[in-house]
Amino acid sequence: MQDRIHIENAIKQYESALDTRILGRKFILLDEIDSTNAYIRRVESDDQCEGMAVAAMHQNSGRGRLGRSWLSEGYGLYLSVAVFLNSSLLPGLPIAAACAVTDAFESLGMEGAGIKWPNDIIISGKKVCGILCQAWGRRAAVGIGVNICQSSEVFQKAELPNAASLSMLGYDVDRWTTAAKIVTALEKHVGCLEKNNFEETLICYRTRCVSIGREVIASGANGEVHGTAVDIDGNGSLVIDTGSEKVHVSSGEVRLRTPYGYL
Ligand code: BT5
Repeated sequence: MQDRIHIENAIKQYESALDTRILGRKFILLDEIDSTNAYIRRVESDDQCEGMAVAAMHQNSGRGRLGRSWLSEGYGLYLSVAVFLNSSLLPGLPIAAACAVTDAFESLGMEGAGIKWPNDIIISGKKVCGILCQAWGRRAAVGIGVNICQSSEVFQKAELPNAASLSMLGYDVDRWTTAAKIVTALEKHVGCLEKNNFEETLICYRTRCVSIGREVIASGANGEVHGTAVDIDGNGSLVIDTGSEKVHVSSGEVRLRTPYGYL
């Protein structure tokens, strides 16, 4: 009974902050799941899946990029949105998602959120949100994990010194309102992508990208690229100036040089 009231209140909170035409109007809130992205993949029919948002109070097998895991302990937001897109537009989706999260944060009064390419959301040098976009044909899951209110001990225990929750940084936000604001902003940026109006989203991304202007090391299937990150190109790739050429990196890991080494 208690749990049902809890879930009903959460859904009300979400619905009152949502302002979309399609995305997230179908909202599924679960107590526990392996991974909300995996849930989107398993939905049988495309008709049922299109635009769906699914969130869980807990994930027991949260995923990051490149086979990594996402710590899903405690009071965090674990959210996936099903977006149906032409495959040629898929490279733009992580860019749209990162802009959606930073727009939502801004609308909730959180200033200074930066994007570390491709889509870590950083506040005061700490990772507060990660994004995992996965696609199966036209069906894509935009998976968003936001650390809302975990204590620093959770991250210490997990040996994640660069992670923090919004509450640790002094921001007290409701997770379902945050979810609705992110989905609302995502619909806007995905709309730009679909209408060939992606420059607006790219400008938003470039303005917030903390990787640009920094010395970086990109590691991928073809080895390492060392240089200065100078731009994000029209496909969302990071442009790295090595001194002798400009290399466009579309995937993999990029570390930024800091006074303490590469992070
Ligand atoms: C990400 O991957 O940052 C994408 C995370 C996406 C999570 C969401 S939650 C809802 C949906 N369902 C899923 O199963 N996934 C999505 P990546 O860039 O590979 O970063 C992963 C790395 O971030 C890990 O190897 C850790 O170093 C670090 N990390 C893990 N959990 C973290 C957390 N809660 N906060 C900050 N950093 C974390």
